[in-house]
Amino acid sequence: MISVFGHLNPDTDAITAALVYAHLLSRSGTPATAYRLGEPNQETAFVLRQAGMQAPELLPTLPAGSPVALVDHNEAAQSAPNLADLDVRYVVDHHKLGDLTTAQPAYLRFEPLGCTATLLLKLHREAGLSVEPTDARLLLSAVLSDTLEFRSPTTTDADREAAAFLAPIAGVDDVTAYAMQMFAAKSDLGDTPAERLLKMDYKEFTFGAQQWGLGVIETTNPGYVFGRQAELIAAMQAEKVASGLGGILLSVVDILGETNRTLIVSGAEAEVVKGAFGVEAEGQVADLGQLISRKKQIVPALEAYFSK
Ligand SMILES: [Mn+2]
Repeated sequence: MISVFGHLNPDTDAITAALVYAHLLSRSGTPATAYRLGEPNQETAFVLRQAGMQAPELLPTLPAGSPVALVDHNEAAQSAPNLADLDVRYVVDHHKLGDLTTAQPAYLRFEPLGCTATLLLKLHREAGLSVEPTDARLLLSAVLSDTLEFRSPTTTDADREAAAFLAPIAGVDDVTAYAMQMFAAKSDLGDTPAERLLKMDYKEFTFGAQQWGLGVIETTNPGYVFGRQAELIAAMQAEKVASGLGGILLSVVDILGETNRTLIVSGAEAEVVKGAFGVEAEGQVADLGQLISRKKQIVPALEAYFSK
């Protein structure tokens, strides 16, 4: 049995890709089970309810040598803690290649698309399998989530085509209205503790000799998030110390305005942000304008800065 899972601090694509890829592998004759590496966010919970699906179980500690499939990630820092001891058989991803190694020849499928779901649709087509309605709902939701309904610069024509193809199978008549419901669910943060807000969509990256933590809060209500700025800064400072990070950033992305204002906890981050983006922080906020994609805009700029 292959265990299929997406990244830590899972988003909608990480959860739905695990469910759909496990189903696809099983339908293709390779028994597989989906797992998650953390709590689904509010948007993902909404999507699962709409699809009539349960969230996958939390990944247990797998014995060394267990066969696994990684979806929507490939870097060890974003994966199961004992990834180095596991037998990676499949990777289906749309991120940059990181520190991945495999024990034996593996099926590796990387494409620069807006979403893992778009790649999973391709795999269905290549296998000559139709997409079942529940899977179509999950995949459509992931495309809308990862591309911010096609607003993100990561969006490709293949993502648009995938959504148009999947919507009728999923029974979604009004894609824009459905996307707005998803974003409203994601923005309904209530009294979520600041530590959870920071970690909801949070990844660690290695830049040169430093480990950085990069969080994103995508919301239709940035005013709510900035109303909690002091708590969030405190949570970021605590995480920076606890995990021995060289730096930590939390980007607040206004989904509808397509802007990014990033919280800055110290002079170290302010200096890097100035060097990497040419942006001077004002107080504890750096206005990164329309740089709303961590994958395509923020991480590459930091990579370039630290490799100089
Ligand atoms: Mn993704």
